[in-house]
Amino acid sequence: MSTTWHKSTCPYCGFGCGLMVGVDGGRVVKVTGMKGHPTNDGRLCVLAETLPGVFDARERLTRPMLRRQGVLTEVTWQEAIGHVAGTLMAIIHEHGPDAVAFYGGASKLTEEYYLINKLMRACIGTNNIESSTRLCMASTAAGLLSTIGADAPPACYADIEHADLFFIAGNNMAVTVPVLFQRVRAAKKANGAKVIVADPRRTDTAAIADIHLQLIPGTDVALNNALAHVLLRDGFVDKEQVELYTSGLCDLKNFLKDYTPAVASQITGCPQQQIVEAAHAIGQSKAMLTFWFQGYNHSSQAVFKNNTLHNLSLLTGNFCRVGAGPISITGESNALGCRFVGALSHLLPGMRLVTNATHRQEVADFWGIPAEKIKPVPGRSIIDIIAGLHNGEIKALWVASTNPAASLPHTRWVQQGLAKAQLLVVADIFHPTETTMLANVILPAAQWGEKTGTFVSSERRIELVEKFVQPPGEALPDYEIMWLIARQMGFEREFPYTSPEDVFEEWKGLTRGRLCDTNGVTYRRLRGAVGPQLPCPTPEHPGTERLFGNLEFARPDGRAALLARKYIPPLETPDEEYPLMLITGRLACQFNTRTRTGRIDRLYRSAAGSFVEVSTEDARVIGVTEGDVVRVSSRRGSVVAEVMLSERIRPGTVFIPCHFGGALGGEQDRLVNLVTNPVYDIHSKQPEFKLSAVRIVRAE
Ligand SMILES: Nc1nc2c(c(=O)[nH]1)N[C@H]1C(S)=C(S)[C@@H](COP(=O)(O)OP(=O)(O)OC[C@H]3O[C@@H](n4cnc5c(=O)[nH]c(N)nc54)[C@H](O)[C@@H]3O)O[C@H]1N2
Ligand SMILES: Nc1nc2c(c(=O)[nH]1)N[C@H]1C(S)=C(S)[C@@H](COP(=O)(O)OP(=O)(O)OC[C@H]3O[C@@H](n4cnc5c(=O)[nH]c(N)nc54)[C@H](O)[C@@H]3O)O[C@H]1N2
Ligand code: SF4
Ligand SMILES: [Mo]
Repeated sequence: MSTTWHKSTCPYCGFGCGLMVGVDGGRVVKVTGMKGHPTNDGRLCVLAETLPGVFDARERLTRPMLRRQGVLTEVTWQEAIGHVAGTLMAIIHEHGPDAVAFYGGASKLTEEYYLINKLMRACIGTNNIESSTRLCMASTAAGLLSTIGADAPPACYADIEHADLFFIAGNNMAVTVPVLFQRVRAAKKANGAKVIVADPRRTDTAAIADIHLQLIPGTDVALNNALAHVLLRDGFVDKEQVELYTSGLCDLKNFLKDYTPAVASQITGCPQQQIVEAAHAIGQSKAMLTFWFQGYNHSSQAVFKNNTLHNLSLLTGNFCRVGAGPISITGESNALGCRFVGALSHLLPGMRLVTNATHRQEVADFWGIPAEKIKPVPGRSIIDIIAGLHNGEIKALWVASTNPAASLPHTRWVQQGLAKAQLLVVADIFHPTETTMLANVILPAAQWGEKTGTFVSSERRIELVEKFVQPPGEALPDYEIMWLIARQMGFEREFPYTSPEDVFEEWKGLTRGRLCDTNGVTYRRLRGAVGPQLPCPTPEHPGTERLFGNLEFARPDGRAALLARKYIPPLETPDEEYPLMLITGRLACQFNTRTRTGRIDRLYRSAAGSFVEVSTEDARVIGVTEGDVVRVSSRRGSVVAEVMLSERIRPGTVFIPCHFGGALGGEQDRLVNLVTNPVYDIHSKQPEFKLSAVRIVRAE
């Protein structure tokens, strides 16, 4: 047989590398980077390279299962769909629409989130739609919305080669977005661009930094405010120019008086001179690109971290120009598409808000329903859904493409909540996962490459990911599962689709005139080609590289807001009982809860077990050394890990990767979220995964 090659887009991180997938005899045999693709030009990282292994992995789900008398039993699709639809209808009838909720992953197709929006908001009448974007990008979204009036990332990857300064904050891109890191490193080499990294650990990313601000975790707002203070104090801000496109300069200036480098040095632990040096580098830069990620978003001050970072770009005119602006890489492959189509409980499709009456009317008119049908208040965030399972207000939860029993904070509380559901439906590609183990209904899903639909990458580029192999057994695409359940619930008229393309064509109508305008795009245009950047309103339109080039922003006054944001310490700080600050994060060879990467031998072996990174100084005080098995405990629970001694982490801080859990290998006590704190940023409702006070003792 001979290999056929199919163009696709990476299903892991949201950078959106173009891939070529080789299929032979119905099997995926090789994945390479697509040459000429503007995102990666042939490059790819180890996650994409090992994708064939996901198709051959053990424990793929091939048949639906129902839990009967406590035992999971294989059933037909008809039985499974009948059971799910019937139970949902009964619960809605008895307890009302807000007793049910949907929670999906941000690698789901835009088409899938469109369908679930229609089912939940228009047909059932609840806004309880959530996605793992709540754990990932909710603060980026809220940060952009408050600063520029729209959750629309303004810059693009082509800026990388034009920048002369990269400010990389709370983002270990060398590990988490390696192809982006290669581009940044190459730009530094070719153009002499400078790199500033803010991270409590000397990561592989920080290794190329000209200035590494190794701050105390959680203190970024104080740092950013001090940088802005120095910019204003030392004459790096052209005030007249800045006042033309921003509001709030005067208030900000007054507010920042107290944030001297000396004060910030006390709070952040960074030397004063280094803060001044970093501010001067920003002031002197002609084109600064900022990247930030979970070191910002996994924090109770996440949105303020975002706002104060944007202040730096606005003050120095580094916005919406070639080589300059904020770029937030999205975590999962379709995180931005999910935000555009309304995959959070406060959103409506087409970058609209539940709380906005005009938006509700527009969407209701489009769907042909009375505007009152769409509730004017946001649904529950995922943490509040779990709380609702605990207090009985939520009876049914439908989970697809995400693994909340491992990825949400304070796992024991989450698992106890999930176990209380009258109906827990989980659609996944594997069983067991931490979440499928708790389900009453398990639905076998087709994965990336076994179904067709669209992704939107972090620079607003829309791409078609097409089916190139058959799903195993009876597995079905999530979109098909959705329309089958919807029809069974009685919504045949609303769900007449026979293909994802039907769904896409309908969804486009809700993007007209919006910053995510997709009306110039068809599957045909996308097929085999590189997709355009949104907005792309007409078939002739080439797509939009950068937004707000005229410095007209989406806020009511047309200006971007310079926001005075006070530093507030993390909700939990070290004390006598729990003297260390735990941060969590990622490794190069594992992805999130590891259901896919943990099943690929090469990746499994390269990072087989969990560890806790401890500074040599702290290790001496605690009395532990390399390889010791310890118990890391917080007020919520504890995990077991092996000590990894390190000179790269700030003393007082320890790090545990977020990938390891119970479903693979039965090591439930390795799951770091047993320890993390379920508190969240009140503005974005994003959990503070990174900052928990812990103590370490040698395990018995
Ligand atoms: N290999 C791999 N790649 C991935 C993923 C994966 O699981 N594996 N997951 C994808 C997803 S969903 C996401 S969201 C991204 C996440 O990508 P990143 O955000 O880059 O990854 P993390 O390791 O979670 O956190 C980044 C850094 O934040 C630092 N940090 C912690 N607390 C603070 C703080 O208070 N301030 C600052 N400034 N820094 C802090 C940590 O030390 C860490 O180095 O990666 C994506 N790419
Ligand atoms: N402590 C700590 N916790 C964290 C983080 C952290 O840094 N620290 N990071 C947070 C972040 S940023 C994120 S994004 C979340 C990620 O958390 P999750 O979304 O829970 O993580 P994944 O492992 O990506 O889960 C994806 C699930 O979907 C399944 N799947 C894959 N493809 C398909 C498909 O096509 N259809 C269906 N139905 N299922 C599919 C996979 O097998 C897997 O079970 O974790 C969060 N949790
Ligand atoms: S950098 Fe991200 S998009 Fe590119 S190959 Fe790696 S995981 Fe995929
Ligand atoms: Mo994420």
